Amino acid sequence: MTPEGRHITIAGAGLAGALLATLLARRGWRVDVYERRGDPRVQGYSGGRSINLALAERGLHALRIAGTDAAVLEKAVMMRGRMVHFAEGGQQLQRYGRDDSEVIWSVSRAELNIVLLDAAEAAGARIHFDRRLDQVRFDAGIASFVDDRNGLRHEHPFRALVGADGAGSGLRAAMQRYLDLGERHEPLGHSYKELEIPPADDGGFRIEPNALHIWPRGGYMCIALPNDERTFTVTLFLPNEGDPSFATVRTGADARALFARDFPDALPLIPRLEEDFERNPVGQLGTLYLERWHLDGRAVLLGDAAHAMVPFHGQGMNCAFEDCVALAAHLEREPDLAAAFAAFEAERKPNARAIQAMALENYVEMRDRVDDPDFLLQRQLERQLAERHPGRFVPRYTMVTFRRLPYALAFERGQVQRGLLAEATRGRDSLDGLDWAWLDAEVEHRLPPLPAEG
Ligand code: FAD
Ligand code: 8R5
Repeated sequence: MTPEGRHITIAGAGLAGALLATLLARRGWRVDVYERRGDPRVQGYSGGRSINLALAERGLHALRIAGTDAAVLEKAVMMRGRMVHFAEGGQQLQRYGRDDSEVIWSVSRAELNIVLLDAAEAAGARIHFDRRLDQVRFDAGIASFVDDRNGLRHEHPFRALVGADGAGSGLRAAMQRYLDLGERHEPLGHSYKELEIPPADDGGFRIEPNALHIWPRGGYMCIALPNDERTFTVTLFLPNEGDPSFATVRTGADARALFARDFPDALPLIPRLEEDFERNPVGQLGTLYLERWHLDGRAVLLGDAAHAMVPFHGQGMNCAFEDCVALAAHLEREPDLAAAFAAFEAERKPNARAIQAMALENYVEMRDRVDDPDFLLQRQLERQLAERHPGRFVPRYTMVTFRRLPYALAFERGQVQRGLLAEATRGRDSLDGLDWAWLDAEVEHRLPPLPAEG
């Protein structure tokens, strides 16, 4: 491809759009990014609330490639494990990994986005704010953007469009008019509400900072992630119907009554519970499946625009970042855009499907199983098998969170491992008298050594 051919237009300067712009601009591409909202570095991040995300190895690796890992980790809070708050009172830290080399990081979405926007511009990408992608004439190669502040329309020619414009993607809607993408949306039937734990009177954290807190309650739960300004963002997940649900818990007073009954240790930590509950919107959750992610060589989708998922594995951003690295590599390798987009889709679609499925499963684990004795016994056996067979038996959470092997492989091996754990612990309440020789042989038989990661 000629140098003039290496031009790409990205819709969305959120997490994936800003990272992809950095990766491509650094490799000499001419990159234009159009973002619906204003520049968060000028007018503050819209929303205003401090929202944090869990960054894991896949996302961190992508940031390393973009040279932005150090700037992001500087303001991140380490989370070593789940702090489970039991219904009966009391709490327990369940470590995610072997030691502090296997941890996840709580990062502020606003700060992360700003680091990535700065990196994209430093690499030479041009970012155009207040430009919402609205319509696309694919035949003419013209994209039309609206400035929502004044309703004015701006048209720009493009060679190829990348949709990094999130779950409500405007590019996806525009592509759908030219080609049936086979879109299917599955609502979860549960939604969420964000609340805040402010700093303690002495300015420190009110609860253990280096953990992801979980209050599992069977059909629903609360979680809390630390922010570096010593607050926690609490997220209450409830079904949409039934009791309790967002149909029955409607006012601040209802929320207080729910917390008094089910989350009594959390209640005194959230002084503005009523205000938070009534002011913040209910967030919707669901999974988006597409049969096709690209329109020949003219447009391709990635991140939430291609495969929005439920949040329970904390992998939406991590997966979106992995998409960016993969797309940049395919574009570098393959000069024909249609072939590059097709190869990208072929590589990533099965992996997106796998993490979407694992994210759905992790909701049940988080809300219902982390305080269950059968589950804890299986976890104990899992740890021992992982120690006995380090190259073969790797807990699924570890494969997803601390390794970079394909999600689809993690999913497949996870199913084999889960079968083995269930078989070995069936009818038991301890590991005493387990037939280790049989187990070791089964591991070697069912789980070939994992491939090394590049
Ligand atoms: P986004 O980050 O949503 O970016 C899309 C961008 O496109 C936005 O800037 C938007 O303004 C812009 N845009 C939208 N429409 C248009 C348009 N028509 N034209 C131009 N621009 C447009 N993931 C994790 O890995 N770990 C977590 O702990 C985690 N926690 C989360 C917590 C919350 C509250 C939420 C909502 C999500 C969380 N996620 C988490 C998921 C993660 O945020 C997403 O998967 C990730 O942001 C996807 O990146 P993206 O770039 O595809 O989309
Ligand atoms: N996203 C997360 C995990 C897994 C934790 C574990 C779970 C909030 C809307 Cl629900 C959730 C995880 O298995 O112990 N890691 O990171 C992030 C999560 O929720 C985020 C904060 C969220 C969308 C609201």
